[in-house]
Amino acid sequence: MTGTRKTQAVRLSTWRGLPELTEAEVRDPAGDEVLVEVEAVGVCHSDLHVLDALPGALPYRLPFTLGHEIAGRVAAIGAHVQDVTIGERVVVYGPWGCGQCRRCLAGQDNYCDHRAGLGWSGAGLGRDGGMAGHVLVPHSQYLVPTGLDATQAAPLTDAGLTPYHAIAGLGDLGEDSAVAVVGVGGLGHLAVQLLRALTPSRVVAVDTREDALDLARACGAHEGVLAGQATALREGTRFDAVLDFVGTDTTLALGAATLRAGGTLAVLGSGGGHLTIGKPGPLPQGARLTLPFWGTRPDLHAVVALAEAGKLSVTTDVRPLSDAVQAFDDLRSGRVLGRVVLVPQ
Ligand code: FEH
Ligand code: ZN
Ligand code: ZN
Repeated sequence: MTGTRKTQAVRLSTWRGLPELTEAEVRDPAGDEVLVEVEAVGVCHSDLHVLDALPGALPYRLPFTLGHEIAGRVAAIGAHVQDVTIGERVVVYGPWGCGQCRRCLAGQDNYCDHRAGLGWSGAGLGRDGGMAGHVLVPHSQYLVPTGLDATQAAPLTDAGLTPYHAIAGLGDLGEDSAVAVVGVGGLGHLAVQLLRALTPSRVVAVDTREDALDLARACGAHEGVLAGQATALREGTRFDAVLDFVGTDTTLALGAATLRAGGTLAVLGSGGGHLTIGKPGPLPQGARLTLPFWGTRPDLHAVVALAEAGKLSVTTDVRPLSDAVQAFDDLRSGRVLGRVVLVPQ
């Protein structure tokens, strides 16, 4: 018989309501489960999409604890767990799946074949997540040990993993290639670093804010272009890939208009934009369109290894967990540079 323990948690209880820092019960682990004491949890635009969702828009059941970008220490393990050690620091792979389908068995839980029937997308997305003192992780396979500082490690599980997975899907980019990073936020600034670490490409960052472009240059971007001046891009460079971390009508149109023939437009931002595909249409001949979602478990191991090798450095804005509602507001208002990381007190 497993017991429970109380934990502080930022929970959503009403659709379109404000999340609240409250006390929640978290069950002790059984079987393959692992209880993680949270040390750091990132704040993501996708959290805002959850907070803004109308009743019925998401298949999630309320209430649940938010937070899908988690690092902490193993606090307790279920009887079947043998591959993690109490007290070791881990990051949590967030897109939990059914655990039985061919995608999940292959470590591609982000593309679980049974996702539509699960009623949740993963930690903090319909299941209790890591904006809490503790989080119950369904299986130790979702944990990656790390020696990194927790506030550096947590963002790797989404802000690092998602662009890594998108870049891995681009295939080989030639020495003369160029890639645009549209939107230099939590994911975008790590995308710049990943592109510089993994490809020979010229990296051009596009954003509406000068401070974000300064961050992109500091992360290794060869050029930073203010979105308002992006028309210059239309006459200039043609990109072998455009990573759109915004996903609005404007950025999708810009990506399509600046893509090289045979190039890839990867849409990662959920900005609600649309692009009409046709022949003729806005995309060049041979264009590929991808909609990457998060990443695989092997991808997360690779991202952690890159960070531990000094190839990734997260620009963080570290705040107490109790600051969560303000952090959501700051993210929504564009007042965040890099990634907000919350720390339970
Ligand atoms: C999570 C849930 C739904 C859409 C997108 C996301 C991303 O934040 C995960 O990378
Ligand atoms: Zn996210
Ligand atoms: Zn599955």
